[in-house]
Amino acid sequence: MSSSQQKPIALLSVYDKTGLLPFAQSLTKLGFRLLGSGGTAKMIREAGMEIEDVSSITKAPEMLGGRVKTLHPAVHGGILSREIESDLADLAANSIEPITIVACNLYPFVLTINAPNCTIAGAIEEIDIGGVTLLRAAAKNHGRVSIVSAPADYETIIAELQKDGKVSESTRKGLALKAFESTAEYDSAISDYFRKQYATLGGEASSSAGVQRMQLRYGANPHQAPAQAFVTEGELPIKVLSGSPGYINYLDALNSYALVKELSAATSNPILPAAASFKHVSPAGAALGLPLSEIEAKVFGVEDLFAKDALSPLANAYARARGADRMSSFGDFIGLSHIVDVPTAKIINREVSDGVIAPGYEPEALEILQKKKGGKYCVLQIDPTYVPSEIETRQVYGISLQQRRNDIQIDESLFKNIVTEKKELTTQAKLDLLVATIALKYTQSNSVCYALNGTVIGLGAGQQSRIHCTRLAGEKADNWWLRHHDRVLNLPFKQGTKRADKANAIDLFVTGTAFNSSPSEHDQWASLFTEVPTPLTAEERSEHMAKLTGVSCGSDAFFPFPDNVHRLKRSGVSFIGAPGGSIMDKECIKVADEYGMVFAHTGLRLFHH
Ligand code: 93A
Repeated sequence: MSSSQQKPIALLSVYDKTGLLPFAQSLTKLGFRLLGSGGTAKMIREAGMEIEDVSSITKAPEMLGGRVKTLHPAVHGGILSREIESDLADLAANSIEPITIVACNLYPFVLTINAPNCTIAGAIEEIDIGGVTLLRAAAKNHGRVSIVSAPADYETIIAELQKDGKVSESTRKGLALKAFESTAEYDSAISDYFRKQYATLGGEASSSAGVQRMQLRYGANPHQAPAQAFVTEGELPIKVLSGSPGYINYLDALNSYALVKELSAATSNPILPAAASFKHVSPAGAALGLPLSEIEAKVFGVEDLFAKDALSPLANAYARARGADRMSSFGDFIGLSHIVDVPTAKIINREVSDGVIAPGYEPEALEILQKKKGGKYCVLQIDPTYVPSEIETRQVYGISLQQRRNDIQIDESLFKNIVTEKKELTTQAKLDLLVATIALKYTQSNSVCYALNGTVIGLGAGQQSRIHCTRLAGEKADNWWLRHHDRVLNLPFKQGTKRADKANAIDLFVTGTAFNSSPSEHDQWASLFTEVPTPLTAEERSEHMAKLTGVSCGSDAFFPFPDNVHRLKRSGVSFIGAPGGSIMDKECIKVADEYGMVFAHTGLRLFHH
């Protein structure tokens, strides 16, 4: 063996040649034998330093116009060999020498595709194969090899070599991680590019199965283009049967379907269908398909269908979800747990709504929905067997955040740890606590939810303060309950008043806003009636509110102060399911005891963002 062959080998193959010359110079001084791919070797040689071409060990020239430069067993055997007998024997048998340092950075794929007039052929040429292989092989063998994937690291390596004669294990590990990350990022840029070029385009009513990506008109706002929905593997589990879903439609559709699928699955004997009405990625309503009473049918705005016996369990679920807070659910995106039947489609058809997602549609129901909004109504079908991956990732301000999906199972056993004197949860309360808790799991935090008769009746979402949530949800529950008042049920609306106008006028009435508004606003409100209603008196309100009992309430985190429990009482709450864990737990429980409530500590926080 000549003396040059006993030197440690550094293989240099870099597209970005920043800092290359001083690095090569230092390595030479430290006694390294340098090997380089075409352009890298040329630059170093022209600077007057000694470097061999990779071909001197591969005994094969660079070929295919540079497509094959370093892809050779002499290179990768040298990089991947461990200091074990069998590997060393293999190296000796094939006259391969171990490589100690690899410096490599890749062809500028992203820069190329971002350039104007970039063609697919041009992009293809910038897909680095050999460099990725160098990075991955050297990173894999970081037990022995240092992989330098960024010029910024040259100085650190040289400093360590000068000081200790070797690169430390912790530095090698750090370098390996960096290299793995750089190949992962590179690969995802390539797949993203080709997804845009080649993946079947969806998003149109005509699209059918087999779609991996859907082009969206824009993101959260019209100026946020481009936008897309895609899966990195397989096909989207969603088919567009009508309309053209947007970015926020997707957020609502996916969250609402997750909610209803889980809510329905949490029921048994009988299994009940579930519906959710979403707005801005929180439920405006969610409910199980329990039968409606005549009064409920009126409150939820489906008395005509009720009278004709034209409601199904799924229709009941949607009537409840849509009708509980008609102001918030205006223009909703609907999630349904079961195949959509005609009664449900008929309710949807007469409401102002953006779209619906369900596992399927009866043909006649689909026909109704496909005609809504002149064919623009968004109808999505989701594969009910689809299971999202365990880990979910998103980006905020350029930083990727990852977490395990919130796949915790919620069932009745969650409400076993009852901390109040009163211990018994009724069957109804268990169901209502399930509804409230599962709704919270898909509501932007902080959130507090009141439920009754399998229906969310008040939901406070996205408040920074817990008591504000509790109050907001409570006010909604109160308004919902006031809508059951005889005087509201019999408001003398002029014939032909539109559903949305009625809902608005009722809201102005029960909140008292109609009587605190400007003369013109009041007159407009009053013009909807044959006879102008007088406000509900304080006595009428309190007498009616006193009749609201048996309400269940869930909270996505503990109540920090007993003021929350006091507020719950005013909206008829008898059952609470919340995590516990506050230093004020005792005080909260004490207040619950004062009111004779049943309070279950769930130990489960359910923040959702
Ligand atoms: O075309 S390649 O995928 N084939 C190879 O075998 C190969 N080996 C290294 N590209 C290859 N490289 C890349 O060449 C490196 O990743 C680096 O970006 C570039 C350095 O080429 P040169 O030394 O000729 O400037």
